[in-house]
Amino acid sequence: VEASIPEPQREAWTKHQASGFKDKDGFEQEVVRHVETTLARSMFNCDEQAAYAACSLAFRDRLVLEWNRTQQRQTFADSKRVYYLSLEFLMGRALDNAMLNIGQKDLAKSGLADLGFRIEDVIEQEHDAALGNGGLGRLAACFLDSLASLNYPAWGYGLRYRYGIFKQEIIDGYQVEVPDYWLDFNPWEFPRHDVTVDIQFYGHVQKSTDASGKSIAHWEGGEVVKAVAYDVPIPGYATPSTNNLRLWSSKASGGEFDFQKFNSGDYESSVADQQRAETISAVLYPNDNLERGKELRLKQQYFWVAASLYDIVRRFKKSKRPWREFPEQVAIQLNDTHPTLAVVELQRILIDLEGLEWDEAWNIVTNTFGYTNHTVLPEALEKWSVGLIQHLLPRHLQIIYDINLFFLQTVERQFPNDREILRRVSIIEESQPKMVRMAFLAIVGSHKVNGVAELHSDLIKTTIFKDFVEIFGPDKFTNVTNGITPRRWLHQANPRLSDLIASKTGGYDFLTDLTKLNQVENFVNDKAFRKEWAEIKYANKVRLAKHIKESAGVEVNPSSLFDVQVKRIHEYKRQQLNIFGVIHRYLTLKNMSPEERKKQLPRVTIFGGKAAPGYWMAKQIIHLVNAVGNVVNNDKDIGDLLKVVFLEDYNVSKAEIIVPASDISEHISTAGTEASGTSNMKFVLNGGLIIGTCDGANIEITREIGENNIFLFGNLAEDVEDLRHSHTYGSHNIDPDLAKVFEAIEKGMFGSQQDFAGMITAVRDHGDYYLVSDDFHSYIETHALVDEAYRNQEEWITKCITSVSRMGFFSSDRCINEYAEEIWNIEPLRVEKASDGTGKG
Ligand code: 4GP
Repeated sequence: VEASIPEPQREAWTKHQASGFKDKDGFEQEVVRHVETTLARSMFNCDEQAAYAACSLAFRDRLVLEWNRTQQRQTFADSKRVYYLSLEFLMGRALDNAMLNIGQKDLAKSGLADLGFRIEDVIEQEHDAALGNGGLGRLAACFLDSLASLNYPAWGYGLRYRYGIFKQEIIDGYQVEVPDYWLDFNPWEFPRHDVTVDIQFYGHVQKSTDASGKSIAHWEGGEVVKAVAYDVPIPGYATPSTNNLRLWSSKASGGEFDFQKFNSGDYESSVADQQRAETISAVLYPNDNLERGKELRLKQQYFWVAASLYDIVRRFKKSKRPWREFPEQVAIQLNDTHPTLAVVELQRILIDLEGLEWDEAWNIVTNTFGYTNHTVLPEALEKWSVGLIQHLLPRHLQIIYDINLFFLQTVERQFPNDREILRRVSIIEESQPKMVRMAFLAIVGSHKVNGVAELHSDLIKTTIFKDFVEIFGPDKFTNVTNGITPRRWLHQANPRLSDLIASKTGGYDFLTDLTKLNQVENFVNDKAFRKEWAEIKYANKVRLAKHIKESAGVEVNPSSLFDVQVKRIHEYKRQQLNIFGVIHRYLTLKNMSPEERKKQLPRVTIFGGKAAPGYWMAKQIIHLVNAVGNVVNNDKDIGDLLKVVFLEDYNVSKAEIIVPASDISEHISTAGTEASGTSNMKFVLNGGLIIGTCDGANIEITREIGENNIFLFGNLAEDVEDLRHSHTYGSHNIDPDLAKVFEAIEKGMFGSQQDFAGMITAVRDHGDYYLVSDDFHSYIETHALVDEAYRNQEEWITKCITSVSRMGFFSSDRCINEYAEEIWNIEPLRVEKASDGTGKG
C-alpha cells in the first residue's frame, strides 16, 4: 500500500516538521517537556534518574529525525549497502556518546546545570547496553560508530536480548552471577510493531514437480515464532548520518495465547507457548571464545538470520532489479560463524521461493557474503550435530548437504585421488555423531575470509584453513587488523587528554583522521605540555582510586604504578601468569630487609573481568586473585608497596574509567592464541604502556610505536607447538621461581590450598598447555624492567607521548575503510555538513 502523503497536503507537513532543539533554551524546553509529559513528573519530584530519562529522550528525538533523513538519503541514492550480522553488540552507554557525536555536550552540560543537575551524575544513571561478551561484541560496536561517522550506508543486525551479559558480584572472593535486566527503561530503542517476520522451525520437507518437471521443495509444518524489530539509532561523529542497528525480539505468533486451551481451562499451557517463543531472544549466551552447542543457541541463530535476510531481501525486491544484481546492492558480513546459516537461508530463498536455478543462486550467495574469523582456539570453532539441524531446520540440512556435495566435487576434480583432503575439508565431519563444521560452510559460502590481525590472518592460512587456501587460492584470504573508535576511547573516556591534544594539533580533526595524532610528537619536549600530560594521567588515576575505594574497599595510592589486566578471564589470556607473578613479587618483598623494601617501587595490580559461569578454572583464578589481595592488602610489612585489587563487574562504562588511568597494562596471552586484542590499542591510545607477548595486534602496535616503547616478553608463536610437545613427551621442569610460588600457595598462605590446586596441576602435571612456566622467568624479568623504566618519569612520559602520537593506524575508521574497499565494495554517501559547525543538519 502506498503510504505517501499526497502533494497538496505536504505543505502542512513541511510547515510542522519536527526539528529537535537548536540551542540551550530549546534543549531545556525539551527536557522539561519530557519530564512533565512523557514521564508525568514535575520539578518537585525530578531526581537524577528522571533527568537522565528526559535528557536522553530529548537527544533521542534529535537522533531519530537524523535517522529518518539518513534512511531517505540512502534510499534515494540507491547505492550498495552493507549489513553487519553480529550476535553481539557491546554498546555500553549511549547518552554521552550521542551528545559528543552530535557535538552538543557542552550545551547539554550548561542546560542541565540550569535545571539543577551535574551532567556527570546524569550520565552515570544509564545502564550499560551489554549485549556482548568481550572483544568480538565490542568490535561490532566500534564498527557501527565508524560506519556512521564515515557515512557508509550500513545496517547492523542483532538480537534484542532481554538479559545481556550477567552482572558479576564478588562474594567472599567468588564470582556470583546476577541477571542483567536492562530493559526496565531503555529510551534508545524504537519498537517497530509493524515490522515483523514469521520464522519457521521444525516441520518436514515435501517435494513436488512443476510443469517443466523441475523438482521443488516445500518446507511445511512445524511451529512459527514472530520476530519483532527494535531499531537503535547510531549517530555518526560530526556528520548528520545516523545509521540503524536493528535488533530482533521473539514473540509468540498468532495472538497472545491459545484461546482454545484458555477456554477449556488450560490457562497455564496457553501461556507456556508464549513464554517458549519469547525464550528465544531472552538471554545472551555468556561464553567468550567458547561454543557449547545448545539447541536454544542454534534457534537464536536461525531466528535472527532468517528475520534479517527477510528484511534485506524485502528491501532489495522493492528496487525491482533482477536477482543477479543482488551482490551489487548488498554486502553481508558474517561476524564470526554465528550467522553462517544466512548462507543457507539465502540459497533457500533463491531456489525454493524465488525459483532460481542452483548455480545462479549460489553465484549470488557467494558474491554477497564475507566472513570474519576471530579465533583459532579449537574449543571456539562452531559445530552443530547433523541430527539437531535435521530436527530444527530440515530443509536447510538438505541444502547444506548439496552445498557440500558440489564443493567436494570441485575439490575432487582439483585433487584427483586425494581422499584425505576430501575428508579434511568436508563441511560434514564424519564423526559420531556427524557434525556440520560452520567455519567451513562460511568459507565455502563467502567470497572473502579475513582474520583480525596480521599474525592471526597468517595463522589461519597455515593451520585451521590451510586446505582451503590450496583449494580457493590465497586471494580469498585476507587480513583486516582490528581498530577502535577514538570517539569513545579517547574523546569520551579521556576528555582532558583529548582537549590537550586538540589544543596542540589545531582542533579535533584527529578524531576523524587519527593519523593526525602524529603532530603530538612535535611537543614531546615541550615542558608545559609534558606537565599537563602528567597531570591528566594523575587525575585519571585519582578518579580510578576513588572507584576502587568505593567498589572494592581498598585504599590505593595514586602515585603508585598502576598495573592493569582487564578482559574476560581465560586460561589463554593468562591471568594466572599475572597472579603468580604478583605472588612472586610479594614473596620477594617479604624476604627483603625493611631498608631494602623502602627502595622498592609501589605498585597496584588491578584485575577485572568475567568468567563464563561454567568455566571452573577461570572462576578459580578469580578466587585466587581475591585471596591474594586479602593477604597482601592487609600486610603491614608491605603497606603501599603492593596492592592487589579485583574490580567487580568489568564492563564498557567501567573500562572508560580504568583505561585512562593505567600506567602499564597486561596483554600476555600465550603467543598465537589471542587473535588480535583491542584493549591493548585503547590503553596505548590513552597514554599507558604495555607489557605483552608477541601475539595478536601487540606485534603491529610494536611496529607502529617502536620496540623501545613496549615491554615484550615470552616465547614466540612459532615455538609454541614444540614446547607443548616437549612438555608431554620430554621432562617438564617447572621454573624455580614459579615452584616457590606454588609452594607458598600449597602451604596455605592464601587460604585452603585445595581451592587452587587445579591451577597448579594444570601447569605442573597436565602439560602446561598455555606455557605459564616457560614464560615465567621472562615475565618476571620484564616486570623488573618496567619498574626501572617507571622510576625515570621523564623517560616514561616521553615513551607515552611518543606512543600515543603513533597510534593513528588503530582507528576503526581505517579498519572499516579497508573492509569497504577490499571486501564490501561500497562507497560512502556524500553528506553536506551543517553550517553551525556541529556537523548536524
Ligand atoms: C575475540 C578475540 O579473542 C580477540 O583477540 C579479538 O580482538 C576480538 O575477538 C575481536 O576481533 N574473540 C571473541 C570470541 O571474542 O568470542 O571468539
